[in-house]
Amino acid sequence: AAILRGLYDETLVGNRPRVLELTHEGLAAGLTPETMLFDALIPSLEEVGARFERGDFFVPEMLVAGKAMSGALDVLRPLLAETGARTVGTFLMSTVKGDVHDIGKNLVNIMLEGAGFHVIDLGVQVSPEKVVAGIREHNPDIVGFSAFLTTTMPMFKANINALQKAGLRDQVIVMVGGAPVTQEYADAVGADGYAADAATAVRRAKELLA
Ligand code: B1M
Repeated sequence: AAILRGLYDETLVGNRPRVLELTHEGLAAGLTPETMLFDALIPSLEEVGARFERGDFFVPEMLVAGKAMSGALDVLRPLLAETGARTVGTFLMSTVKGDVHDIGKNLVNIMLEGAGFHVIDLGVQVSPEKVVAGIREHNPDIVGFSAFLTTTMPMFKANINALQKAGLRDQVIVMVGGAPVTQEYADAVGADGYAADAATAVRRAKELLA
């Protein structure tokens, strides 16, 4: 419990070296990666967001907290992805143009990999043109878009329009997600699937492929 509390507190203040240390200490003490993620790291970033909304935190605080979380995620990634399951499908993932948030996307990727998906990550601020090129190159089963700002969510529609224009829309399943996204919004832009979190994203991706 002290380690989880420490992970929460040190992520909140963006102490990346200490978060890294505590992540290793947690593993050594037998804590699962899932426990550290869902009971400490993610709640801490939620609190960071809440403080930002209240005006108690500013962008620099958000940035260092994000970096602390990413450091922990790097350590946990191989453990979460360790399943040896055969490839169930190829997933092309990106954060939409104009949006730099990537922690949530990376977490979805890790869980997808853990479930046996082959994940190709195009990164952040990805233009519709790059997505179209990515589909042509990798021939994915599912194309996933993350958006974390109300101002970048409209890029889902722009991407789907670009796929239609390129004649690719019928070849791929489109999934969308990210903090401000809802099922209603996903339906409105014509996506095939939506999920609120990484675990649900994996379940939904498997359902859509079945
Ligand atoms: Co920003 N930011 N940020 N930020 N940031 C949010 C998203 C915000 C909600 C904070 C707040 O006000 N409460 C707010 C958006 C408000 C809105 O539009 N509704 C916000 C803002 C306003 C901004 C800026 C505009 C601030 C500014 O400059 N004034 C700016 C925008 C920059 C840009 O993109 N152009 C900005 C910048 C940043 C940092 C760079 C400082 C940093 C990003 C670091 C990084 O990602 N490398 C940052 C951070 C850290 C946050 C918060 C605090 C944490 C995000 C996070 O990693 N959460 C965030 C507040 C919050 O979320 N509570 C916030 C943890 C992560 C595991 O959850 O990202 O929701 P999440 O991902 C989930 C689900 O969404 C889902 O699964 C994931 C895992 O469970 N999911 C999918 C994600 N993608 C999916 C795809 C799927 C399915 C599910 O299918 C394909």
